[in-house]
Amino acid sequence: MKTFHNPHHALHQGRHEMFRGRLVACHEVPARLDHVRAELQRRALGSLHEPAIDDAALDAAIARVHDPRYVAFLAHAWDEWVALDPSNAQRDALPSVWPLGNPHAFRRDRPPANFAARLGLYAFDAGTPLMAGTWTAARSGAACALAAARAVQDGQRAAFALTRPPGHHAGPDFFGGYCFLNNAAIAAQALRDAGRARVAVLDIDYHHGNGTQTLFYERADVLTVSLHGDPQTEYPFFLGYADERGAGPGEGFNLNLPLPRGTGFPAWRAALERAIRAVADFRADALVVPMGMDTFEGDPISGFLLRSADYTTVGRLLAELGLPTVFTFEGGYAVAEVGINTVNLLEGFWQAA
Ligand code: 6XA
Ligand code: ZN
Repeated sequence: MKTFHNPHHALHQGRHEMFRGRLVACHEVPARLDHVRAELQRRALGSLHEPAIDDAALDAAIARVHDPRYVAFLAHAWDEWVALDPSNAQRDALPSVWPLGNPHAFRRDRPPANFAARLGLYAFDAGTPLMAGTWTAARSGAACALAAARAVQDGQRAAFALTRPPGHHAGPDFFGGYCFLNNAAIAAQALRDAGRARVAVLDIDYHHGNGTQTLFYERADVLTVSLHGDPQTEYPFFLGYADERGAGPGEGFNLNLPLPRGTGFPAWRAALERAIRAVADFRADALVVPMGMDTFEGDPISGFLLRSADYTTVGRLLAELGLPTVFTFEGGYAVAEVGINTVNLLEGFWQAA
């Protein structure tokens, strides 16, 4: 199995995120990725690569998923933040004002010149700081996803995009939940473009993959399945219910399996098996797994109770689908254990593949 790791990930290193009325230290830290990489090397699982993707191919793959105005916004966001006030160079950019959806309340068709206001057009939370290196890191992360999709397309049974920032909350023109570019969606779309007729995305992060759902909601060629904390109580709150089944031609091609906070492995596994049956019934030609490790019992911001050994079983169950599989690294904030848990899953997969 090939792992593509992001050599620029540490350029994205937020200071603070807004949480329930106060600024707290960011949970999504560079050490997460370093632990996974060290554990992959310690157990000698597969090979580590930097993504070798030329700029034009990467831009094209990103443009298949994200709106050009949003991409331009991200590419220039830091410069505009600093232009607003030179002392902003010492601070991360975080939004604090948003135009809500009611069409008679706020105009979304007149982007303000003020950049602090314009941030609110694209962000859906104040927990996703943007800084000088964010765009480079996010772009290089997308390159990992594209390289992993290509490796699978070239005949590898599985490949792992080991990157941060994560991606599954990012939509066509929005960021949030620590995500800017949707790495899993970029991989899924690249597999479609390479000729795989039906691609399934099975999101096992604790949080609903709202960005991925939005991106493919009206499509029948990409099945999106997510098991996650019930949005009634869990982030991202405003999407992820079981009655969201897809729309138009995509009707029936989105499956949400929300589970209550406190869910342990037996019930979580039953939901995973249901998700896996949906992927098999769809007759997918390839699988993308947004792989969040925040289902772990020791995760500081989540509420499921999976244990380290359970991840080996998860990997085995996923492998039994028999599909070419791209994994993308998403959440998981129990930093000391994230390497062991991630590699347990990949090893479980590999042993059963
Ligand atoms: C916001 C919580 C963001 C969750 C990010 C995540 N305070 N998504 O892990 O999968
Ligand atoms: Zn998560």
